[in-house]
Amino acid sequence: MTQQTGSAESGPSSAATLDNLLSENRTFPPDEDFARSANATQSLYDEAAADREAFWGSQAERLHWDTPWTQVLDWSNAPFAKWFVGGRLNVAYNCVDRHVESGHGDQVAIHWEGEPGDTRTITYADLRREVAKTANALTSLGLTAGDRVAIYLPMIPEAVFSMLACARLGLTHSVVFGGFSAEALRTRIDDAEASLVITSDGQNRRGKVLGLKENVDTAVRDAHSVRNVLVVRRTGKDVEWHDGRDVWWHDLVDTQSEEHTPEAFDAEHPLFILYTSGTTGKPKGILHTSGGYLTQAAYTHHAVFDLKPDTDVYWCGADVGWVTGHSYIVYGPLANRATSVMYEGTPNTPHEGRWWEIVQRYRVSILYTAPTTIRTFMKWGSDIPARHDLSSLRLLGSVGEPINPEAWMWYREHIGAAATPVVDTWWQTETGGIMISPLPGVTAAKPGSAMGTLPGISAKIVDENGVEVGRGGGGYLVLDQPWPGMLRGIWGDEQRFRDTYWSRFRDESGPIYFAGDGAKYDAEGAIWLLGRVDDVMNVSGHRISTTEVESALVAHSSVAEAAVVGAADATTGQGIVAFVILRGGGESADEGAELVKRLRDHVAKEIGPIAKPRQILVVPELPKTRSGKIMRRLLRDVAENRELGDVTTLQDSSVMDLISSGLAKPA
Ligand code: 6R9
Repeated sequence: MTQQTGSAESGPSSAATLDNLLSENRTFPPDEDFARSANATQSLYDEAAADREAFWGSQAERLHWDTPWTQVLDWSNAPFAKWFVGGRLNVAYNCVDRHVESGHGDQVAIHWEGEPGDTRTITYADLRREVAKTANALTSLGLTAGDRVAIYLPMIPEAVFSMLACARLGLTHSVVFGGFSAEALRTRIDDAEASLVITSDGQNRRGKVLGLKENVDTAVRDAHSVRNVLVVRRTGKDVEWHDGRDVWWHDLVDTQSEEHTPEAFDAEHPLFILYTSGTTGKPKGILHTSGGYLTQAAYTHHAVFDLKPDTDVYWCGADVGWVTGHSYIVYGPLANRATSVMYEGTPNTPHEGRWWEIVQRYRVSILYTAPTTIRTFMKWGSDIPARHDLSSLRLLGSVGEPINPEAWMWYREHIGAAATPVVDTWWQTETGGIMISPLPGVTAAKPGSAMGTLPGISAKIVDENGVEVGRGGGGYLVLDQPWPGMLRGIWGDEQRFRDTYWSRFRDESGPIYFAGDGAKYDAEGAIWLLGRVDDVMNVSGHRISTTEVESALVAHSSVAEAAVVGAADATTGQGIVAFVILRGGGESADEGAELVKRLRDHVAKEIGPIAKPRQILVVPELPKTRSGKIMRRLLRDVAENRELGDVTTLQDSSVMDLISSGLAKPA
């Protein structure tokens, strides 16, 4: 499918000036040509509205079931759900073997590209062989269904082989970000009592080789559950070796048989645990199971990304250590027989056009990434993507945090040739798959809004008392009906599961899920996510979202990126403190008091004087987790002159030094 240019729908439907960023008035209706061949149709909404469970039952038909289920949903023991009761399936068979059996063995599953420029092309037949060998290797280490395996790998194909081999054997994987510290790894291994860790000798990052195995050595010293460490040779870096415990991947896996018969598991068999990051205290091990999770991953990937398996090339730029990598690099795309791109490295290695080079080389047609990455590209300048042929792109997606209208518009214009649909997808580790998003070809999109729930999903915005707010109103986002990809618990902590998600709100039929996000309906009923509830500031009794102020700042031509926190203030309760990165070139000459004044006035004009930041600090970088979320907690520490809290989940812990030293400069 080609891109639509010059159609009546391709421009903003009303003047581009904004009165208020969260009553954004630009609307992009579905493009007619796109709609004609879109996977999603209005009938999806109608079917789901008529009978939600029957709708999910028909979505589950996307999968191969060895034993059909007898009941779609058992919610009698809420909040513990059972989906597709009695059904049995093998998740890896669904993601790999069945595509080979249906004659698509030669189709590329993964175009993998390493940071140094090495590449690997993996067809579905190759993937079947690699997963079978890996499964045989794990069996030879004595692992049996139900055991936990920690996967601590960079973005290399072995990460996918390992996850699928676990799924094939009914082992529960716990993928831990390659950027996490030895300590973070140890707590996760301990909590899940993993008996195997899969890692590599090192990882490529920004042109350097960083250690990985040494973190495992440190972590495993005190983690008594671990019997073996399986090590992929990726970088050739020297590693310490523990005979009897450590095993090289190439010794063990490469010598295994390529045949392996998958066994069917119950729909509720645990598939993976994924720990949520970025908060203090013990991480939460979010538990997902098999049939419902895979149904939602496959359905949402089909409907939201409009995947056409025979022609599309799909690229999700996340890391497999994040839930987005689980659902939209591994399980959803593979269940749908996608041809995907997988990239090991950072976007500016060896130069800032690396992503666009990859899009051009593989003719990527669907791209899914995070607002923070988009804003980074904005900062580097639109001339960089402009140098590449991006005409293959026909759909763009965003995930991870609220996308400010400026970034949304830039993404569509400079990456999507001012023509592609942009889908802003809201969901969480806990939800397993996308929950709120426009459906391309069906739903109109507004820059910055995730619009509405997907067919089959039910959400509401409620006030403190659990009463739904009206149009124009704001409050807490809740999910008032169970969904197939929902978390089934927090590993080993039933009480925390109930307390965190299910105890705050209930309706006549029982507990409802509290997402922890603030949101509001606009005048037309579209949903705008406002960030975590703890990111909502209270200034002189006015509730102001950090996102709202960030959006206003980023809309100013001098600002590339902004992070806003509420800092304790004796007079106003909280005062707004903004950290801004200026755009390269341009206005840097008047950096300083004059610019800060203009930015404060700009925010006052965009939102109102109440939202005027008390302080604006110009900084060179912002602290982010590996999944690209700004760690406002650390910025609050800076804003309130406190010693920094835990920095172990930061992607790059040196940024806090940069920020602190930058603050010495007048801003
Ligand atoms: C998939 C993922 C979940 C939290 C979530 C919310 C924020 C994610 C968003 C979004 C606004 C979007 N979030 N997508 N906020 N618009 N499109 O990110 O999972 O890492 O668990 O984070 O991320 O605050 O509650 P996870």
